[in-house]
Amino acid sequence: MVKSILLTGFEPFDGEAENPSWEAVRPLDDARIDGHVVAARLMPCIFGKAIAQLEAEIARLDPQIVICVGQAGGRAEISVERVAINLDDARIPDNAGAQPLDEAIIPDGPAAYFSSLPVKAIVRDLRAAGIPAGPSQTAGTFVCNHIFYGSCHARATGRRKLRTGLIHVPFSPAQAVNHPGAPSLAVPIVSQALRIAVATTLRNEVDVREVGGALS
Ligand code: PCA
Repeated sequence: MVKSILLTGFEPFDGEAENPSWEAVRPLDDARIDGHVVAARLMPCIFGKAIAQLEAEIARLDPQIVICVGQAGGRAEISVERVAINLDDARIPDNAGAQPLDEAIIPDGPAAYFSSLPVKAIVRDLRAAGIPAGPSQTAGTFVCNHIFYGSCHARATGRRKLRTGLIHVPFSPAQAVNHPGAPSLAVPIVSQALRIAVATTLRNEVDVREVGGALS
């Protein structure tokens, strides 16, 4: 069975018992979306290793679309990220204890890449389905931005047909219990949102095209 859509979620980090990104991605393994089959893969919340593992899965599956999904505790809606920046600057240590500060991800890489997902169309379709969503102009400088940049770099350096992007998701309700006042979104709704994001990507062009050659 050819799996042409790669969805990744992350392992728990920062003392959490679960990561809603993986809880939402996991049930989509083998799901069929408009005739395409999904591969769901768990990624380590570890600088370096996350990109290496993603690259290995891309090499194995040769997918058409890669959507990395991560937890953004405190955000109130599904955030479709627009831009990955070439910077690791960790507020907390990753799951291997590393805390890079002000370091380039790829020393000779461009400063940034735009997502090659149709960001605005995804937001539109999520809202039409009754799911709170918005575009986001920063994926932060921790492991999510790191893997996002890595996926964009893979596209820029050879896999031109690959569409890649990152979607940040709020805490699950179970996590929000321990963060009084923090917004949350039920995991099945996040899974539904990811299905919509894939379907929308299959049907829509990239919304930011080449800018100076480096930013797409
Ligand atoms: N969220 C973190 C890394 C792993 C995850 O789920 C982030 O936003 O960078």
